Amino acid sequence: MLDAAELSWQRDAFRDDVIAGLSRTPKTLPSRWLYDDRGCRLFEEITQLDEYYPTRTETAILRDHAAAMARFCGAAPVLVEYGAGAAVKTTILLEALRPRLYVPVDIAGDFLAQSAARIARRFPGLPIRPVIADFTADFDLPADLPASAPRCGFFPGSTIGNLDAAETSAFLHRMRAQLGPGGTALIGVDLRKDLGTLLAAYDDCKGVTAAFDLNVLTRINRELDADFPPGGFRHEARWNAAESAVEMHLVSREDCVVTLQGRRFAFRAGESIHTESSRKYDLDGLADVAGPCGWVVEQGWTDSNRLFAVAGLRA
Ligand code: AVJ
Repeated sequence: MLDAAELSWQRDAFRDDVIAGLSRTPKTLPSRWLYDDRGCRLFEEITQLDEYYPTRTETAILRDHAAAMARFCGAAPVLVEYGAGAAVKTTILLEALRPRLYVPVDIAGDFLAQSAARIARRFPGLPIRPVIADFTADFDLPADLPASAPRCGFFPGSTIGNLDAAETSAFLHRMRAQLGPGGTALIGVDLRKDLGTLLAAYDDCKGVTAAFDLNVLTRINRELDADFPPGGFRHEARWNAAESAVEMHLVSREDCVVTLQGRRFAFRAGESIHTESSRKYDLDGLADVAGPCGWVVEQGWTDSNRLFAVAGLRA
């Protein structure tokens, strides 16, 4: 459970982000607020959709190449996972890597504890050191990790695609500092591909992604006492070529004014709130970003359709 202090801190951060984002032109919201309880359940549902290929494709790549990844990372490494809870993927990697220590890092303390407990049941004898931290901000690993073991970072799910350019560089720099010389990293990246496939993955025919996106307005109405009209907005997936990213937008159907905590926000018909960017890479592009941060992209394990890749980086 979240304690009262964490809840009120979250509420304030949510309010500040929503007010700042809706005051901007164009309007925007940080994607992390999509993931309340209902948002997390809807995202789980997304990962099972026919159109949403990333989750099952990455899982298959891990299954097919786990042994090679283990050789790449070296014997008995310390495994640091950025973002905990990729249950199936983490299990596949732990089975192959046989790390001497597993360090899952996540900002959601209760969720982190649950997933660490699940991994502990599945791998009795594996030491686990959960770290509660926002991995998009500065944080330190525990000072007393085994010094001699090679360190391997695991960043699955194409979560790196949600970071903007500055956040991506900051993340790769920090991970390089944390994993040190001799460190390796396994990073899941969604690959650039035809727009039909990309856009369908973010606008499925059952409307689950639309419900996931629109849920943030329901959350704003509920938690911040706002009055977004039900049905007043529609979900749209757009390709931003300059950013090489699929963007999710909530588009206003009519001119309207929304009231939120005594403030009024006007929308013109067709105006949108940008709620998420999901950047698509190729391995050369990843190398260009990672190189200046101290990483060499040595490996790219992919599926036969080249939909997704797990990149192997070496410090
Ligand atoms: C979990 C953030 C990587 O960007 O593909 C899925 C989230 N958004 N459908 C992604 C998401 C809409 C997903 N990430």
